[in-house]
Amino acid sequence: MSLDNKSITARAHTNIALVKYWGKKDEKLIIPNNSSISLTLDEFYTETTVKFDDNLYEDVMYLDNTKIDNMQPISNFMNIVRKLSDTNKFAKINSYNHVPTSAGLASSASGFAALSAAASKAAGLNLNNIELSKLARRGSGSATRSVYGGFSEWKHGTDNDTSYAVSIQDPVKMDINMIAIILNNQPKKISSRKGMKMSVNTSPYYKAWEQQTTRDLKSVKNAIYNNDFTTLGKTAELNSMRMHALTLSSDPSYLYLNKDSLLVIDYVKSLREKGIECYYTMDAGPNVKVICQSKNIEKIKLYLLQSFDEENIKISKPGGSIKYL
Ligand code: 2P0
Repeated sequence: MSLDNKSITARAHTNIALVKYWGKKDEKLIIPNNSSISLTLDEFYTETTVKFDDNLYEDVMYLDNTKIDNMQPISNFMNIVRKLSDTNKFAKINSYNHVPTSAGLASSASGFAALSAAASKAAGLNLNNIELSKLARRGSGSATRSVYGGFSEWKHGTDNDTSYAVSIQDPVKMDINMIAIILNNQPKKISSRKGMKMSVNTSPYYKAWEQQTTRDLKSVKNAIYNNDFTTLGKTAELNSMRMHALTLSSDPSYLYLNKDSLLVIDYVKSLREKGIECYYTMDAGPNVKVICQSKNIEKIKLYLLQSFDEENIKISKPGGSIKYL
């Protein structure tokens, strides 16, 4: 295909799973064992510009103005884009992360979603949302859901053509916010990829996780349709702890939470005892996200300020879908 080497910029927001993805049945194609549901957030996003260039002999990428040394994951991904668009050109990629990188706030979700949109369009493709979702999935599982705003569901499927995300609701009708408490913005020791593989291979509870997640998925989806904040929050909190139970029950056992994560969990429980409804969820890192309604944001924030700095408390509303800038 002949390209006119246009520079294309796309923005994608990160998402936080309410029903988590944890484990693959196909590692190469990134086909998950279970379906998952997430909320896209407005506060955290990635903006990525892609331009194919006849003079390049390999892909080049800058993340926050720093050149990426290990280009293998990105080049593998760009090879998929080249194959889809029938081009053999390489690209210059510039990406800016408005997400603490690799700290359990899913920068890979917004990163690969933005790259999918920018790279596919720069390569002359005009993909629809499902095709974009499938492409994003090849970079990172959670990116599959970041194509959409609001609530989305990644349907696990069985192969490359059937594993993609769909929108459940955008714009979101429920009054829902997430307060992210940034406890650590250092890259994690055990990547999600490695962690989930260990859980699949060694946790004796993995089968139970798959069965329970099917139930959690139904419960959260009904809660979204019924505007039932309480059921959504309770189920998301339980589902998150069930995921972390898989890390604890792996061989060797490992843990993403730290003592500050446990402190936030205690805070959330005390807030609930005082009648302030809120729930917690955590991903593959120590940061905790508190799920709450607008009327309680300031009360929860005041409570958290007893132990955490204001700059580490980020309040987010539901975010939008991928946009070209
Ligand atoms: C999720 N996480 O559903 C789950 C919950 C973290 C905990 O998806 O191997 O970076 O690239 O598909 O998507 C983080 O894992 O892993 C993740 P890969 P990914 O959001």
